Amino acid sequence: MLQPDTIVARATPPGVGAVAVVRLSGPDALEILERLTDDRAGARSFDDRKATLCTVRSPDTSEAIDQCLVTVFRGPASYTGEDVVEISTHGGYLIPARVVAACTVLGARPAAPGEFTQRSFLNGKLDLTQAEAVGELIRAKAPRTAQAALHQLDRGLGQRISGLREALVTLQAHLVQHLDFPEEDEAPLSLSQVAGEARMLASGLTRLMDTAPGGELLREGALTVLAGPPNSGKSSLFNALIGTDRAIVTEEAGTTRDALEATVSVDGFPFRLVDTAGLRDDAGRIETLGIEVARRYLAEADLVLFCREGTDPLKEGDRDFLRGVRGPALTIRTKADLASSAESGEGIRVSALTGEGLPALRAAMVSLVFDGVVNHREDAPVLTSARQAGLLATALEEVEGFAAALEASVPAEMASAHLKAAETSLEEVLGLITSEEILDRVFREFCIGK
Ligand SMILES: Nc1nc2c(ncn2[C@@H]2O[C@H](COP(=O)(O)OP(=O)(O)OP(=O)(O)O)[C@@H](O)[C@H]2O)c(=O)[nH]1
Ligand SMILES: [Mg+2]
Repeated sequence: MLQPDTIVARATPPGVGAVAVVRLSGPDALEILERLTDDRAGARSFDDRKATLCTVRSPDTSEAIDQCLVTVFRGPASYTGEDVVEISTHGGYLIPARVVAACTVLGARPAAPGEFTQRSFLNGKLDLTQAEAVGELIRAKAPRTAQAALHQLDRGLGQRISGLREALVTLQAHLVQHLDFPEEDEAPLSLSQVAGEARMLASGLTRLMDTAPGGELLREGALTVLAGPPNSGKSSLFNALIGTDRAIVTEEAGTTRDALEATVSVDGFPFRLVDTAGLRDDAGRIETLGIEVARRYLAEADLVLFCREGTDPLKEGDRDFLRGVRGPALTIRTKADLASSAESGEGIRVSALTGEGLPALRAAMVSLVFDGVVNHREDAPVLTSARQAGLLATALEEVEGFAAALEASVPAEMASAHLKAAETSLEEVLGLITSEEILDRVFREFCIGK
């Protein structure tokens, strides 16, 4: 492998803030630090993992750029496994950019998205599921999403997959014994026992596969569409659920004409709320376009919040609508604070104005979408990426193919190819086998500086 170069990036997002962090990693990180600072003793005297206050200077003019707190993490005990330097500068637009520029003048290369984490993976600090977890943790918008990512970063998923891989290796060993002892009664396990073991392994893989839909919901948020007649209070409820006035609310029917989307945490779970144009037949041209958009969202929805004003009874058309939606739907009686809003009528009574009924609505949303899909035990591993789910599905298919082949009396040597293929898939999940292309796909979704 080529000797890696030294990379630099700001690790904090651009913008005004108290502090920004510029991160360097690679063989020249310490030397670059030495030349940036006026530390007379030389950078190599920086204590490991101890913040040191020093002035960072322009390598061209020696002009002071900032007073910074510098921390050195000598490899291999660092995030990337290489020598890492973190320079905490004052925040804002100018200073961090100047420090990064100074590092590039001294030979560092601007890092690609996720390149620090990629190096960490390549140096064996993280398996690929852990590297993915870093990205998920940063993107998480709801506590439960973050919790699943953190558990994965803690190798929860990696360990489970390693366990399945070990079972697969044992299974292969049992099969080899068979090939070595062709006499049926000399091998420790009969072929039908080996097939039984394969079925057990398949059910372990299935259990993990079953977490994929929940993982996807946690990652993407449950697509939740507010629908119902014009003026039924959809936008008001949208605003109440996200906690700010984003959607325009008026007493005029047909106010919302375009879909408006926001991701919110509802009792810790992520929901992608979409406010839509009220559905009606006699709408004007722009409103009709909005209604089209609403129908497209409805076709994809994981949950529909169907809003009906207080006393309005559900009409036959409403029932048709509700029967036609893909996922579960909750009927909501809006404007519960109005005197006209009777206790009667089906659905959850909610007032966007007073907040009445919102806790009950939130609880119902979570249980309708996540109950039975996400294990409420917080330490259970969950598949969180399409990459993982695809590879696990292949492994499962191969192990099942193996068991079926043995049961159909296919010669064991031939059947064993299935197990080899399953092993390859599990190794790819962990990143024990990778290609440039896989790594590019995983890491290009990261932010720069991570
Ligand atoms: N008293 C009371 N009024 C409400 C409540 N929710 C909405 N309204 C009023 O009902 C009217 C319509 O509210 P919107 O939230 O714009 O209704 P909408 O369903 O988004 O309407 P369109 O976008 O036109 O389809 C406004 O005048 C709101 O102030 C509520 O909980 N209580
Ligand atoms: Mg509206």
